[in-house]
Amino acid sequence: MVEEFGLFIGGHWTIPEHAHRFHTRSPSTGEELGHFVAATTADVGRAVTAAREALPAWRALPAPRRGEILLAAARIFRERKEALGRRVTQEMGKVIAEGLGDVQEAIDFVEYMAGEGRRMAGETVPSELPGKFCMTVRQPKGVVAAITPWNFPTAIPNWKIAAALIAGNTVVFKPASSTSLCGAHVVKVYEDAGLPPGVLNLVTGSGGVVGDALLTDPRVNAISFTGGVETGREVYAKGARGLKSVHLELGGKNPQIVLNDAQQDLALEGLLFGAFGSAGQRCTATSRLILEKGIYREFLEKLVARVERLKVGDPLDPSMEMGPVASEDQERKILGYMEAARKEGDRLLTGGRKLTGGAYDRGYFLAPTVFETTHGHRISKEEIFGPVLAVLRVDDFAEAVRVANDVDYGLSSSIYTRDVNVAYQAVDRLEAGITYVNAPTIGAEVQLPFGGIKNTGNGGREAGSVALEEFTEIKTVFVDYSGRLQKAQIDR
Ligand code: UN1
Repeated sequence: MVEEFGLFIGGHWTIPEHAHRFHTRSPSTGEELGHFVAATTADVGRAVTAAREALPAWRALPAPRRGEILLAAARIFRERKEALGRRVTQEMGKVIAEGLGDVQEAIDFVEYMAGEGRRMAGETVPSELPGKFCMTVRQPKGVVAAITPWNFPTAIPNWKIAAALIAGNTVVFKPASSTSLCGAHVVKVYEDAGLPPGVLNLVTGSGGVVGDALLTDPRVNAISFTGGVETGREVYAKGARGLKSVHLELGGKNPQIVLNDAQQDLALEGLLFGAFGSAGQRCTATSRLILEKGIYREFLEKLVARVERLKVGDPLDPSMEMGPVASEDQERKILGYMEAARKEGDRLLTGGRKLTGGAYDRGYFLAPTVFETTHGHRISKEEIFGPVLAVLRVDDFAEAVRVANDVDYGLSSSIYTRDVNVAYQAVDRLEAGITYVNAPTIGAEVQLPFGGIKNTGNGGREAGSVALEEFTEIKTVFVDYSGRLQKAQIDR
């Protein structure tokens, strides 16, 4: 069944006259899934107008009331979890357990943010003068543009939308074009939850047109973007011109370190999930295995045997462990990295090719791949965003940390060891926004901050209560109840 969606502007689904259309397809079967409008600059302008107009009433609504609407949305996400999870799997290709997980992460986050409506804390601090009260309160930034990727087509839009909404902002949402169906269904949930018209608007289409129009519209106050580092730089530069608040969540090159004393089977299961979950298409995916020399051969042998048994196929089939990669572009890019690895002399241990024959021929299926590489080679440094694991051999913990840190990214990291001292030293030294001990690089929970350092972003964090930093302005308030003019710094 092919679904059709227009733009959602000011509370109405609209298909502008003479609209250009595009569609999304399943990366596992090639079947068409949805038809959408390629919004023009003028359409985006109308969406921003709607968001502007809805702002005064929405920001005036007490935050706990806004929270009630978010809770209603969370309930609907829960009711539709099965159907939405299937759509994630159909449109993006991750296996069904992970498609459902994507929706669960949205539910968790929307519920969590609804609670924030009864907190949204500022601070009170003493004044240097008598009869004077000092405090801070949080106020919305205004109109927020949420520009989101295809790899978590339900969770990541909600990380941005729910946080922006609870803080009293209104939103124009642009999903990745290849997962527009998931994006449209997210918006429908909020519509059905009773969100007032104009508070959340949907503009589908390309980054070049729709993204650009959002970045250059002076009425957009804040941008929250998740995607690749090169696009991130452009988003930052364009936002800077308008002095907008820009939050960026970009790539990763996440290491899993396994030391000689690690519980090997645990480390192996974690690695398989971290490296090949979502076919490696997570910002948090494990793309480097850093192995201490004492267990190097033994661990690699087990790893290769296990990777060769991974079941790759129809992501809707619950017995499959990996589905296709998300698009032809993705496939080309990942095969390009395999080629680069071969050229640099990296040793292929397993995989390294497109899967063909039977149902594989209808989609973008790649074999889970492991290369032994040398630190400095391309696959040891660049984000691949696919099911390709680069293995690096190190002499000891100190070298493991040096190698782990010697990349341009710093999102997630993981270490497997039974030595608690070494584990904490890793927490101190690994240059990353997230460190896991005895757990894989993926699996962040919504009540904790999510984000990274270096080229992974520009300092902000999503999720957790600190997510509100990206979506609120701090107002400082002085109330002088002394009844006379008091002069700070002068009256002493
Ligand atoms: C991402 O890949 O952009 O920790 C987000 C995880 C998920 C979120 C990943 N909860 O892997």
